[in-house]
Order: sequence, then C-alpha cells, then structure tokens
Amino acid sequence: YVVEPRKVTIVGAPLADGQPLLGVDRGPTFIRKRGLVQRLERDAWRVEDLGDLDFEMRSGLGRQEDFAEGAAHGSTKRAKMVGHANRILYEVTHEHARQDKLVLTLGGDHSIGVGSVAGALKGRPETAIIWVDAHADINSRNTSESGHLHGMVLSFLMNLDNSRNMKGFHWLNDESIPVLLPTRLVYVGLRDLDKGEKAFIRSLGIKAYTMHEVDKFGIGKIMEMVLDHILGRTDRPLHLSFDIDAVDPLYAPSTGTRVAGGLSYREAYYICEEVAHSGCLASMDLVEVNPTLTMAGGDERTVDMAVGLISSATGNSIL
Ligand code: 4U7
Ligand code: MN
Ligand code: MN
Ligand code: MN
Repeated sequence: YVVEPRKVTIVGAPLADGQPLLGVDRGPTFIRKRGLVQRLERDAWRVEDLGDLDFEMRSGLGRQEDFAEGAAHGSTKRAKMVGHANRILYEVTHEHARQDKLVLTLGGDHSIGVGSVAGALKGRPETAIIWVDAHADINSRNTSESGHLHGMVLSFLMNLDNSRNMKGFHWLNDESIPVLLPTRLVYVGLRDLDKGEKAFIRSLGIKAYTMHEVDKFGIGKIMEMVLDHILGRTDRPLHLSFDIDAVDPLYAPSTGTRVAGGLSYREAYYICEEVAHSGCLASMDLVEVNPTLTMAGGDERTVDMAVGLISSATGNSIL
C-alpha cells in the first residue's frame, strides 16, 4: 500500500478532556517547536501543516468539577466535549486520507484516536491498526473505573457495549465508517490493564504483545509477528497509534499515566523503523506528550523522543 509519494498532512489535536491533567493539549506546540516539520522536509517529505484544530468548546467550563475527586464515580467524563472534538478531527483526517496522503495527528490525549482512526477507516476501509501503549484503551462505559475517555478509544472504534450511542459520539453511527474488526488490531507494549479490558481482549481474540512477550521474544521477532498478523502477504494501509507512555518512563517521563517496565529507547525506535520498512504506513498518531509535567526541570527528552519516533516511522533510517 502506498500513499501519494512523500506527501504528509500534519494535524494538531490539542485535546486534554479525555483525562484529568492539563498540558497535554500543548503537545502539538511542543512537538513542532522541537523541529518536526524541518525533520520531515529534510527527509524529502512535502509537508502540509494544518496547525491545531479549533475544538470551539475549549472553554473548559465545568472541567475541574468533572475531574474532581469524588465526581460522579464511574460516569464517563466530558463525553460531549471529547465526542465533538473527535468529530471535527475525523472530518479532517478523512478528507486527507481520501486524498491518499500520509496523515499525522499530534495529540493531545489518546481520546483523539477515535477521530483519527475513524477518519483513516472511512478513507481507507482496509486499514489495520498497531496500538503501541502501556494500556489497552478498550474500556467501555460499563467497564471503565475512571470514566476517562483516553482509556476507552477502541470500544468506540469497535462499537463494544454499544459505545457509539454515547452522547457526543452519535456521529460514529454512519455506515460509511467501518467498525474496526478485532483481527485488524494488534497491541505492543501493554503492561497495565483493567479487568474488563482483559476480558474484552480474550473474548474478542485480539492479538496482544505485552511487555512479557517483548521480553520473551525480543522486539525483532515481535515486529515480525505483528506485521505478519495484520499484513500477511497483503498490502493494506497501516495506522500506527503511538502512545508515548508505551516507552519506559526513564526515556519518556513527561506523560500523564506513567507505568514502569516499558519499552527501551531502542525498542521504541525499532517498532517505528519496522513500520517504515513495511512501506504501508498511511496514518499515525503520536499522543499523550505532556511536557508541562517535567518541563520545569528543563527536560526535553519526551518531546525529542516523539519527534524522533515520527521521523523513524516516516522512513528516516539510521544508515
Ligand atoms: B492511555 C486506565 F484505569 N485503564 O481506563 C483507565 F488504568 O491513553 C488507564 O493509554 C487509561 O494513556 C490510560 O483510566 C489511557 C486506568
Ligand atoms: Mn493510550
Ligand atoms: Mn497509555
Ligand atoms: Mn496516558
């Protein structure tokens, strides 16, 4: 599968409403500041940067109450806002996927994956997803204990527990947006799952390479199995959804939901290099970068890692 030669569209999705911490909405700004566009241009991409989307409802009205300790336990937080923002993102990503460009979405928290993947699936229905994350992000409103939408992305894309009927997300009930099939998804890097998430993954038979398998087989073998599972001999578009918290906090500390025991620096890069090698990358998210969490100490590791991973996934090879 080939996107229009060397044309990439960058879209900033400055959303923080899928989780409690502010700052992640500034991810796109920080990533651009560390030279993303220049890197891509140096690697002979024709870059169209759409800037940050305006989600209009960003006033933050009621945000603090929604995320306050003891706020309606178990209820899904800020569904209207997150659903609305994702609808806007979906329309933009679909438009550019349709034009056969590489679509690069900068988060924002991971809830923006609903719009970016829905846009990819509508534009290129054969799309398969590689979800690189410490978490499985497949809770439904019935299984989520936090009510945070960045942990529920795949339940919308797969319409588990009738998620598409949640307020804010009705736009997903559109036959032209394919429901994501369990066979078209593969996880890498998992190490912190909720009970309900384990049940979904088992019952749906989703391929999941947790950190246990990364240790057991090594990242080389893992990526062989990943690409074999979702591509096999076919050539279909790949969407890489990279949550920076998949990387060990040693290398990527500036993120809201850190979990020890993650991907090493090289393992993270290797994943992106192999995705580039496949020649099938059609869309990508890089999410959950929140430099405000550590920036006070002048720590730019996380942002630099984000830029480097995008650069590798888009084909910048070592030699
Ligand atoms: B991220 C969590 F409970 N599973 O649902 C939840 F552990 O996009 C975490 O991967 C979700 O960072 C993490 O809130 C979402 C929790
Ligand atoms: Mn995630
Ligand atoms: Mn995560
Ligand atoms: Mn996170």
